[in-house]
Amino acid sequence: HHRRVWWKEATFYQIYPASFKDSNGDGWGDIPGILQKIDYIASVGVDVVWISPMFDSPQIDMGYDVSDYEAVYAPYGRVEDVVELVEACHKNHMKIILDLVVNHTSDQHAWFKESRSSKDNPKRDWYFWRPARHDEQGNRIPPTNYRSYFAGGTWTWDEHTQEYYLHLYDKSQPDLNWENEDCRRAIYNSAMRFWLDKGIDGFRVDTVNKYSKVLPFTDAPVTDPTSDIQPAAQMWCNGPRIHEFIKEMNRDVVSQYRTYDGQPIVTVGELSLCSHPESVVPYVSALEKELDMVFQFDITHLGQGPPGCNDKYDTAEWKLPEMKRIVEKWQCFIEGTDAWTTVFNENHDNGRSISRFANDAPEWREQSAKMLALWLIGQTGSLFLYQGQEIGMINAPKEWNMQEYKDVESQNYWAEAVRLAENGTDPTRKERIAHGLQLMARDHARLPFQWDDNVNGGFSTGEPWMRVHDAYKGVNAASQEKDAESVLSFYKRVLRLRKEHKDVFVYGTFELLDPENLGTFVYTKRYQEKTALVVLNFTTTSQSPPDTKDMKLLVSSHPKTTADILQPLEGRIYTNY
Ligand code: TEU
Repeated sequence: HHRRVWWKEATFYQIYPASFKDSNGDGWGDIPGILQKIDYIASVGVDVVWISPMFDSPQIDMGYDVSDYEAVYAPYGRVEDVVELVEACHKNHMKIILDLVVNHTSDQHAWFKESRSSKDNPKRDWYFWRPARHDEQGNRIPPTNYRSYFAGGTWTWDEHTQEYYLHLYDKSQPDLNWENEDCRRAIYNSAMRFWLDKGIDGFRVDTVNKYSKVLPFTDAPVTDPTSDIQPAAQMWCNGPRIHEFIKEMNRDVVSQYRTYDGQPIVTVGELSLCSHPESVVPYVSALEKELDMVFQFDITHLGQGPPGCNDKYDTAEWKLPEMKRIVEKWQCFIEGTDAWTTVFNENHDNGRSISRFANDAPEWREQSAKMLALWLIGQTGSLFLYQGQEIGMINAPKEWNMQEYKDVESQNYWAEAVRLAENGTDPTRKERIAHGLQLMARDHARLPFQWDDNVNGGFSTGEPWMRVHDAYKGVNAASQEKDAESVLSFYKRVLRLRKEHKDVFVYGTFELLDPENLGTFVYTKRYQEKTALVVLNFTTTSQSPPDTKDMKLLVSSHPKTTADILQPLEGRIYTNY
């Protein structure tokens, strides 16, 4: 059995500061805005608030390009506002974690400015600088053929010192060189201790398995002969020194701190290209002293090509059995180990779950939201919700023009699609990528939160940095707070149920039933004598439910349930106790 720890039972709530609540009418959400909504957040039943990057940044990648770890992006507020937020969370019996973005900095960070200034600058080696190669015609070409996550290559030429620097993401996000010990010490002091000393309770650790690159850099195998850049994630994910680095971070920093109420602090890492349980366990086994848990992205990759590959937004069909096998895998991999896992289906990097996994048509939106809520709350692991999920927010309307998409990744993929379509390399690419972005762009999660039916959904009195969803009059927190049947009320209720039945839901063992059924997702959770049965209809037609005799209905997403018919998009949970 798994040892009980506070963060295993916690419900985490991710806040994207730009899009949560604007307090001063400049069109950007801000920290004082979060403070205004602290009662709302607590009322949902949240235990831990996770704030996406609010550090100073030129915002090329929405704050995942940090120019100063020890300062706050001015439109979001000041360091003192964050300190006030930390205190407000604690006063409301919630903990608070920040994003730790230390695979790279912004090119506007003082460290990079120094590094770039000369080849013998003491910080030169804090980033990856490499000389050019030359092709047969003598043209300058980058040190390797790697494709970056945001389209384009991973190497950018710097005129000043006549070398290339490495960036796995945008060219404004140079990768830090973790091989350099001074660099690691600076990261620990500036990005970690500075905020831990201000009382935060942990970190969500961005791109946690990319700090150790495979060195020396060599070309990735050619998998796309039409292109001179190739997917190459294996050259930087789970590299040779990664466990050593994470252990050091834990030993020297994380383990030296406690939460405001004297518990161990929490870390949740973002893991990519790690789909074998045996390779995930070392990151999250308690004995290894690295991370408490990680996000594993098989679910959000359903229907898309691998990230860092030019077909990420080429949609692929997927069927329910595939999803069930993924859930089974990440529910079961911790059994018999001292490791832990996470449960989530949304974050700021993905389309909304209703639009991706259920049905976002107006007549099905609420049912979809509630069914997916039950899908989540029955699962073992720490639960992560993303802002707006609790009111059933959905993707931007398909009619929106590509200009409404602000994300650097969306814009780069779109520009690439236009280019490859127009030069004849891939004539149908524009249509395909437009479709993929309508479903899966990171922008969908970044639309302003819909608070009420006032102008801009109550998000801002000014011009919002990103367009507000047209549906805000019908889908907003204020109206749902007054409605006992709303998605919000349902979430509050089932989050309480998850706590009351935590033996089975949070800590129980998972078993998938009827794996090949294309319409229903049915699983049991067991803890000693207690059993719960979770029954979910993922289709918009009626389905036949499994045998539930000798079990009691604990909750259904529909007001009226009948034993012999599972209604469209209905979810139910039964217990034997
Ligand atoms: O994402 C890193 C990551 O692993 C990518 O796969 C991510 O899913 C992205 O959508 C690429 O397609 C983190 C952040 O969550 C993301 O917002 C940042 O853009 C990225 O790091 C760079 O800091």
